[in-house]
Amino acid sequence: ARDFQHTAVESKWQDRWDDENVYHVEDAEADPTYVLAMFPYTSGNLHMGHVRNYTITDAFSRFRRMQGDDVLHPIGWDSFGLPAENAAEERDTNPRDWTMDCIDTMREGMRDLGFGYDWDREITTCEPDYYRWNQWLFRRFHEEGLVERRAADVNWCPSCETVLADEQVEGDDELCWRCDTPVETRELDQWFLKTTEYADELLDAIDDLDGWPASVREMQRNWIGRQEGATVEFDVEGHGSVEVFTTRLDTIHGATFFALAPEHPVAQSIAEDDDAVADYIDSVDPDEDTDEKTGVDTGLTATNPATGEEIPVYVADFVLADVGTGALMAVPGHDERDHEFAVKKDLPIEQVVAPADGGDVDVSESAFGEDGVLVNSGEYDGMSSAAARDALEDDIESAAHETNYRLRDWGISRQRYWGTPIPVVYCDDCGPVLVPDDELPVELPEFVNTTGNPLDAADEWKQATCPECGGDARRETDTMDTFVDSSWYFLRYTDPHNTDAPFDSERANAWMPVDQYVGGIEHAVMHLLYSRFVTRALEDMGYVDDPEPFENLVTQGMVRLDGSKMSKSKGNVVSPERIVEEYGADTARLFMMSAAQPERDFDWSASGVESAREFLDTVYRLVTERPTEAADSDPAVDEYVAREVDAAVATATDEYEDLTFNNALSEARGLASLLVRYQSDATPDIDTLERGLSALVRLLAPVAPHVAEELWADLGHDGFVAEAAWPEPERDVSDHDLERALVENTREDVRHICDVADIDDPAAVEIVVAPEWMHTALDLARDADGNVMGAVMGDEELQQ
Ligand code: ANZ
Ligand code: ZN
Repeated sequence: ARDFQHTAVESKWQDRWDDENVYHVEDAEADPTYVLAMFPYTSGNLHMGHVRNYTITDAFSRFRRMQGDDVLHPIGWDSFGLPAENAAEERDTNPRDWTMDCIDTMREGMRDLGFGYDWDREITTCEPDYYRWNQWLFRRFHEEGLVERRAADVNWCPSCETVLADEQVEGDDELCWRCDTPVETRELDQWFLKTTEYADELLDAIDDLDGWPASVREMQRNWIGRQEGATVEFDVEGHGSVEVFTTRLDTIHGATFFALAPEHPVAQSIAEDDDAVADYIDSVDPDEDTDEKTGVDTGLTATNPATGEEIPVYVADFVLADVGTGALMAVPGHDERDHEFAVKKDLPIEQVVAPADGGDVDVSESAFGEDGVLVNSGEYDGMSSAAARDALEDDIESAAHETNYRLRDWGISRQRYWGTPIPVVYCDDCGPVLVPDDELPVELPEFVNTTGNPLDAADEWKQATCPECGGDARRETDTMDTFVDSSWYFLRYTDPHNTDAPFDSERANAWMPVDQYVGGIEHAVMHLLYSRFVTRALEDMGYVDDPEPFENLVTQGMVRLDGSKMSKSKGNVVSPERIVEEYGADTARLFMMSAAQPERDFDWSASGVESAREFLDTVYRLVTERPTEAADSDPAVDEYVAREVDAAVATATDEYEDLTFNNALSEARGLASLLVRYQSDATPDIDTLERGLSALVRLLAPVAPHVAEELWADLGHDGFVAEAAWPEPERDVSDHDLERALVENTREDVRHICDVADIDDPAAVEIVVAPEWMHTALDLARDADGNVMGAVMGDEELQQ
């Protein structure tokens, strides 16, 4: 039997929080803390991933609020995008109605989970009062020269009938991220935001993002992909100089053939007089990804500028048109791809770099790809690869240092309805003209169900007047990538009702940067990089002070079911609503936060849920059935308990600060069982007990806020526990410092013992401490995985 009726308790407190507007915050004043979860895509229902993500930020924001900070913890809806259109099609409705229904359902779900959001700041990206500022942003970026229109090959999903960003094309098979259809290539006029202008800045600043996981920083570095190299020209017989890009100019003496991408203009021009080359180019399907490298000998030669040697020219499919210059010098001795092709075509393979350590390699077997010492390279022999690159860059006339990037400009045009209309009209006389600020927003017309882009079918809407000449013009029918919406929404939350600007700079600066951002690792590149880019551009324009939007980032792990990800497509979903109904929101939240620290994956477990609920029942009984009449207690026991309460509070506070809720909660569990024993095995001192209970309830409040409110009231408090002060250890500060000092010494001691004894296995170490430090020492002796290193023992003689 349960000790409390969770449904009644939870809805009671949810109503009271609402009535008193507990989570509303005005402007940032005292210690502003901005806690943000990546806002949800409006897909229909909350899933366990949402529950985990939002519980993390909710618990942390409650913790900081109780510590007296002004806390901004907002929520909104990422509500434009393809899935709404697809759903509308399937369900015979329209994207707006479907989206609004989803929002209502999800809002209700969040309320049931007890998340403390400032609902006055709710934002919905598909509303004109939000997306008009995307259009405003487009204009500002245009003024700064950060917008460009150009014809470009785009990824085209034939099923979604839309252009996809590179990031939306998945895997080696190049499948659409939404529908898994193989992606094709098309050339269209597109609007681009020039992210590449910020490539260096974005890359260099990653070094300072020390509140971010190393993995995400590395993914961003790779995505930007800065590469130092050189361009150099080879003279191709009958076609003049052709430039190549190489990161290994030091290997140029080993260039034994030259290769052009099929799309390269020189390849095309060779094909005009050479049927075999023309046939080969026709036979290559750039969309088809074959592991097998193919190519054709043009019969022409190119002159190696370092050696003067004539080497054969191939047209080959492993040379990519959009990488470097679309042509390469092939060095099969030192590049794996070139090696494979050389073996296939029986081309010479030469070694020009030897391992620096004097070791032997056989380049006829496989390419030696590392830097080393030059051999077979004339006057450069004996030089290190790095020195040779510099020397060759100086010596070869056509060579020039070049920095290359993997990062491309951000193509934002989408040929779909459910997005922000790009604020442009096309005039026969003036060409593309931006819609002026005072005519924004350009609102979406009513949805019409057609195959293709509904905006193309909106004939009346399409007609416009040219802002420049007043003549007839036609509206841009493309809408913006929804990643534009999410690239600045965190700024809008700071001033969500502003009708004159996307946000007021002073307000934004008061809250920004986001102190703690939490979301999925799937956003490591796109969303997080676009947000950094937009924030940097806004900083350069003077709209915000801080160039980086997110100071600390946590990417939460997955909630799995028996080791596999919970997902609709796998049909292994545990629905949050059912758990909330059966056990209560507090139980769901407590289970999730206890199971693992935020970054880790964990398995859903019915017994874990059950045990979380049992713990709440225990605490409920402990508080509501506490003795209230004074009796004679044992001062030594009381002192011991008081000390343990302090220790639990101090440790749990640190753990909350680190977002290691699982550890904070095991502290709370330890405290609860101590208080259970104190009540049942001893005659407790009423004050000590109440102090313990009051600390316990507050330690639980961030994670189990409803039952904590109920018990806080039972302990005789008037206000909300959500607004109560965070507990603090009762000792004076010096005592606390002493504790800290001992804590650190103990940690040092463990390390020291390991060092001196050269013990590989710290588990073999004995740690002997005074009994009162047992608890602390046990915690300290844990390694990164939470295992206790060594044996921890208490020794009476060490007692102080
Ligand atoms: C000569 C060389 C020698 C290279 C060597 C590498 C190693 P990675 O290697 O991925 O960092 N490259 C240049 N243009 C290309 C194109 N259009 N398509 C395919 N590959 C191209 O990228 C840099 C290298 O990719 C360049 O350096 C070039 O091969 C090749 F031991 O030049 B290298
Ligand atoms: Zn005009």
